[in-house]
Amino acid sequence: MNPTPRIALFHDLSGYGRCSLTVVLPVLSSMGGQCCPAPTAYLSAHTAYPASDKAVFLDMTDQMAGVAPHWRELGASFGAIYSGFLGSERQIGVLQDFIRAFRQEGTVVLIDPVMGDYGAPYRTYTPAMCRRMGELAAMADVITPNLTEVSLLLGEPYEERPREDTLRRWMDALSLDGRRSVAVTGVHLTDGRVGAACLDRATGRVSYAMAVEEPAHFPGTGDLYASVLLGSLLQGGDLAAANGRAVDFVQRCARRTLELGTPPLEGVQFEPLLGELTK
Ligand code: PXL
Repeated sequence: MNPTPRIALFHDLSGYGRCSLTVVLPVLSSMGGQCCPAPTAYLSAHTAYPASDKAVFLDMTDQMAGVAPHWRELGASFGAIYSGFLGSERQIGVLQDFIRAFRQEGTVVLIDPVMGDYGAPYRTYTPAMCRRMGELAAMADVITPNLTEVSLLLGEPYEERPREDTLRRWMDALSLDGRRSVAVTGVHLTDGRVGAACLDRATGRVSYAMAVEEPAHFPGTGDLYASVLLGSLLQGGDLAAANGRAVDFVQRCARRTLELGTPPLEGVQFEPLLGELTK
């Protein structure tokens, strides 16, 4: 048995401001995965920083398309395939081909349908990309949308605080008749607490993990959440347990960041707490 699951990672590399690969790699390595990144883009900083004519955005679609043939030649196989922020519409087709080629019995395909936040798409995401993201997400075993992404995937109006019955209806629709598991982030059921709802396709059960809501918003927490969730699933946890661990870890990183007083745009200080994930 290979105790180290190999994970193919399709995310951008943002140089400044913690998100995507600068979060995903340390978290999944700490949780015992062998990380194999195929960067979708290089950005000098994540897109939550104000737009600037000095910002670097290198679309790596051509390089990404060249990865699969080489990995095939090397005989690579993967216990998980995990994607996040994509740099172009064409990357979605590249990724779909990759999943068709490399998915095996037991491979966990986690698609984080990263498209936007606060009810609006990120500025690099076109309507065509958002449509195609739905087609990519249809191939997943697990998806981890926030509420903005739920509305983009389902074509439903954005709601900041949907009620439990609305969430249940959305998760049922997103599960594609129970074929995929769904974890929705940024959920509030009561004031002062925030967390994630999940529908486990293995049991059909919905569960919630809630934690104290910290009074700040941090970019990259969706990446942190989905990475801890995937790491926990690969360690053998079920979806409800993985959801609980991910929500708890994000909350504690947010708390620590507020104590340390660094700018929210830099993301959460997960580094001091990373050791907890190795246990
Ligand atoms: O965390 C999502 C994300 C990933 N990558 C880039 C981003 C964002 C969110 O703003 O800008 C480049």
